[in-house]
Amino acid sequence: MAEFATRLKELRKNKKIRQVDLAKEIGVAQTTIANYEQHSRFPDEATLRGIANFFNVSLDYLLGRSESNVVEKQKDHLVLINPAENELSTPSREYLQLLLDGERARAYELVLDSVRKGTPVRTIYSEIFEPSLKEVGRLWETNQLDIAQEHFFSEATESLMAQLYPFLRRPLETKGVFVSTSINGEFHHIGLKMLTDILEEEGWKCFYLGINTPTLSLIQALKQRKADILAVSATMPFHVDTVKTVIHAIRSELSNTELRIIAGGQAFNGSPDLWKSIGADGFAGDLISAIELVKRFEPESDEIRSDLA
Ligand code: B12
Repeated sequence: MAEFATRLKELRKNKKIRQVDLAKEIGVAQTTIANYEQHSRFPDEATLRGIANFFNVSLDYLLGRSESNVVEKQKDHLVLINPAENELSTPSREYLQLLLDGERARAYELVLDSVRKGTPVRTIYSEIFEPSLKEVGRLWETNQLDIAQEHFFSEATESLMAQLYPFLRRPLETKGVFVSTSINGEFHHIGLKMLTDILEEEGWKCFYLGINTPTLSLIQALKQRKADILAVSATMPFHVDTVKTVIHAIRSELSNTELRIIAGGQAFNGSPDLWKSIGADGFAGDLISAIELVKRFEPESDEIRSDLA
């Protein structure tokens, strides 16, 4: 994040453009640019790309991951974090509005009522929670929400997820063991939690370790649980190097196992091949493709682990 702030300021000064003019060019407030340059805020993916395009540098250069400022040929693969920014579905908008109005009980009732009537939990996750969380991020980024409102929204959503747990539909057969963690230093973990819950429905025995698990304990847990898959999540681009270091440490300790390591989270969304360069076996950018990815790594059916059922 510090590297981004320095690069941004340097690029702006070199181009002899004022904060206010840059702000107009990329569609944010002047104070937002000032916050970026003082390391107190970090842009979302679309804004990052807008800045990189404006200065005609690569994303990696802007983030301090490369010394070359040549633009990558990756624009075709651009993954928008929230393509439907202002087009939330009705239930998602309603849920968002209720929580922004402080109507937590009504927001919960909206969701619980829908689940009781048969809406699958994964639909609630991908059609209500994920878009509304991303909209909250956008509103925060554009100074339309303050940090307390954002915290209230995400805390309330996380608590509601816990209430949805009993509604997950688990098959009888167990496909394998799935361990998941957000990388050290990363505070974002709702997305990975969603994925882990849904994989229970897909028949995986899941162990979600939350944030900040020391690498040695993580390795211990992988051995103890006889994990088939480890999922590592990172949202902030400056955590990608840590993911790489942890993957390398795990590989050298567990070289004689079939463990697959998959990566995901917004830190990987904008650079299609980043996951390969950190030594992961796979990557997925959203809930549905993550489920598909995990299916590819299922142990062969004749190897299905009877000790887990
Ligand atoms: C809630 C939130 C927080 C909460 C997190 C609470 C929690 N318990 O997780 C708190 C308040 C802690 C927080 C802190 C910060 N945040 Co924040 N936060 C958000 C917010 C609003 C929602 C995150 C979320 O849950 N999204 C919904 C989930 C479902 O989406 P997801 O994470 O992408 O997960 C999906 C996929 O990526 C995938 N996936 C995820 N993990 C994995 C792993 C594997 C293996 C696979 C296969 C798939 C996969 O599956 C999920 C389901 O589809 C986002 C806005 C946004 N656009 O997301 C900002 C956002 C991510 N935060 C942002 C920032 C800048 C910060 C801070 C730096 C702010 C600050 N100045 O302190 C800190 C970072 C601290 C840190 N060290 O990590 C920026 C990041 C910008 C960027 N370019 O990356 C965002 C985008 C806000 C913005 N600017 O619009 N934040």
